[in-house]
Amino acid sequence: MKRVLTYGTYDLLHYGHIRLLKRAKALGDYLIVALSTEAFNDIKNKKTYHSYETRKEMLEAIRYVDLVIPEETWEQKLDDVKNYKVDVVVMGTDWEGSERFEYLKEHCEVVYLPRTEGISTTQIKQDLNLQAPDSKIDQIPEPGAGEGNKKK
Ligand code: C2G
Repeated sequence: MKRVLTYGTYDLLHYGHIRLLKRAKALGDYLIVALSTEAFNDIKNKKTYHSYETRKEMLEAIRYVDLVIPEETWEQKLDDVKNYKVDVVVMGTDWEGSERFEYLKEHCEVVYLPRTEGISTTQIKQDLNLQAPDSKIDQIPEPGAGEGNKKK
C-alpha cells in the first residue's frame, strides 16, 4: 500500500483544495492529511474561519481522504513520515523548493502539484469583504524570513 501525506489549513474548503487532494490520492492508495490546528495557524500567521474540528469533519467527508491528523509544528513532518510509513509527501507548487519540505527527500518522495489558479481562501474572504484587500494574512513567512514575507 502506497501512503501519501499532505499538509494544510484547508479553511473555507474550495475546489482548489479538492483538486489537490484528488491528485494526491491518485499518487498512492492511502491519503493522510495533516491539518493545521488553530495554535499552529497562529504560528503560520493564518486566521481561520472554521475551527480545527469543523475543518477536520469536512476533510473526512471527502472521498480521497483516508485519515486526518493534527499538524501542530513545522518540525513534525519527519516524524509523521516515519510514524505513518509515508511513501510520498505532496504539496501544491506554492511550496515548491521550500526548506520546510525539501529535507524530506532523503526519507520519501516529495511531489509538488500545480496549484489551481483563480481560487484561494484569501480571495474568497476578500470577495465576500471579510478581509481587507491585499491583506498579508495568508502569507506564511519561510523559516528565518522577516514578518509578512510572501509565501513562496
Ligand atoms: N492549494 C492548491 N490550489 C489552491 C489553493 C491551495 O493546490 N488554489 C493547495 C496548497 O498548495 C496546499 C493545499 O492546497 O498544498 C492546502 O492549502 P492551504 O490550506 O492554504 O495550506 P497552507 O496554509 O499552505 O498549509 O506545513 C505546511 C502548511 O501547513 C501548508
